[in-house]
Amino acid sequence: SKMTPEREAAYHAGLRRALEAGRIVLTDGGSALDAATAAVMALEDEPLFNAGRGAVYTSAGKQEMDAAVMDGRDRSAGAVAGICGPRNPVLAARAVMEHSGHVLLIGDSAMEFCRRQGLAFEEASYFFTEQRWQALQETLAMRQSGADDQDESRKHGTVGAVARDRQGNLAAATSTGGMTAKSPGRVGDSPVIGAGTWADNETCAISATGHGEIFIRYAAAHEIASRMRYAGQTLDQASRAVVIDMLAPAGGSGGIIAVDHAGNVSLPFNCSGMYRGVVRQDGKLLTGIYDEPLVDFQKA
Ligand code: SD4
Repeated sequence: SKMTPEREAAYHAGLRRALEAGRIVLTDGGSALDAATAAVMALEDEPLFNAGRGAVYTSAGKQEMDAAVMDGRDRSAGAVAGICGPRNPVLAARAVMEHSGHVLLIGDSAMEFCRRQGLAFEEASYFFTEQRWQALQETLAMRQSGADDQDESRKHGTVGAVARDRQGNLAAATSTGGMTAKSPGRVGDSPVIGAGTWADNETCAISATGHGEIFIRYAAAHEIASRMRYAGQTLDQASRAVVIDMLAPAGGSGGIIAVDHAGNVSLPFNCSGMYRGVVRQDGKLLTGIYDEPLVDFQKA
């Protein structure tokens, strides 16, 4: 089911702001890692998306956010799971990568680490969105009545960015509130390196959205990189093979965004829509929601 034109426009504008944030970093000669981080921060700051400010609720009515970053230069990676407080979970992941000596920190201890790192925190009210709260009530009611939740908008909305910089370095960043009415303590694919997030300069950078359990079981992001590395598939062949032929039949509704060392882009999804966009070196910026060619929404 399609959204109202106003809502569609809001998504295009949100995507545009994120792409712009990443583009500015890259045209200033910044790294792919900084660009991917900046783009995800912009999306976390939007209440529209299921990450940071607009994160969905667990079955217990709390928010538990997951995020990850990976740097394709040396496969360094950082991630957090089950946090609520830091304004930008992607910066928490970045701090784990750069300052903890570890790859993944969780829960209260992760937040303690973020405090020591001096990251910005927000009150619970900052993260409250009426729409997510309603979605939780609807999902819980449906569960009670034994109905199957078919509404993908209640399940998706994870944000991610992949980037390739002038040096040809790749990076990926992903941030999410997870899935509406998830069990407390449940961790999805986003902060699991190789599942929802991956970057290595020799193959590709990947960020995933969708049914996290399936993406973890199929090591989705790493599977795409492996197909390029060992099976000689192109980025697009590998991405489609995984998203369309492997994940969809397994119940892994969702999609991925990907860029390779040559700057090729692939954005396949197996659900009704996926907010996505691309910005190139020449500044050309395209966005899309449904299974249609990307458009320059400002000109449209
Ligand atoms: C997860 N992949 O936690 C995430 C959910 C998601 O939009 O993509 N939501 O499983």
